[in-house]
Amino acid sequence: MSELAWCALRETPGVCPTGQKCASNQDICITTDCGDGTLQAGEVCDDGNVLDGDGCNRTCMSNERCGNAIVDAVNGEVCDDGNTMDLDGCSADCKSSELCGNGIVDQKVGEACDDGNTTSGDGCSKDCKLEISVSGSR
Ligand SMILES: [Ca+2]
Ligand SMILES: [Ca+2]
Ligand SMILES: [Ca+2]
Ligand SMILES: [Ca+2]
Repeated sequence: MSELAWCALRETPGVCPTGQKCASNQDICITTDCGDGTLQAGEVCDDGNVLDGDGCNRTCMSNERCGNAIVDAVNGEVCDDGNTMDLDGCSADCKSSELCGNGIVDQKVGEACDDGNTTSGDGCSKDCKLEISVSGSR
């Protein structure tokens, strides 16, 4: 019987294997206290499930906000340095590492372009400055 079916029969006590219990808002057996809907020590949040993207991640260790020092990929974060400030290697929205070549134009660090590489001669230089093409002249 699948885990889902086990917990769907929640009115029957002990439907999960020994040492496990049903999540409070998801039909799944859980092996830890994360997902039981109660905030225990060590949990940042517990919304009764072990799903990401709903404001409490699957491990109950993140409220999925930028600035909480946890990279919440489900929200598009590529970094999270524990603050929401620019210019420190992680942008204020946690969506850029503020590096040239990461494909994101980080204007705050002086990038005029970012074509996803650090090669010059392709219209965007290796330090992410626009390259003026002098077409037709040599
Ligand atoms: Ca819990
Ligand atoms: Ca959740
Ligand atoms: Ca975060
Ligand atoms: Ca960049």
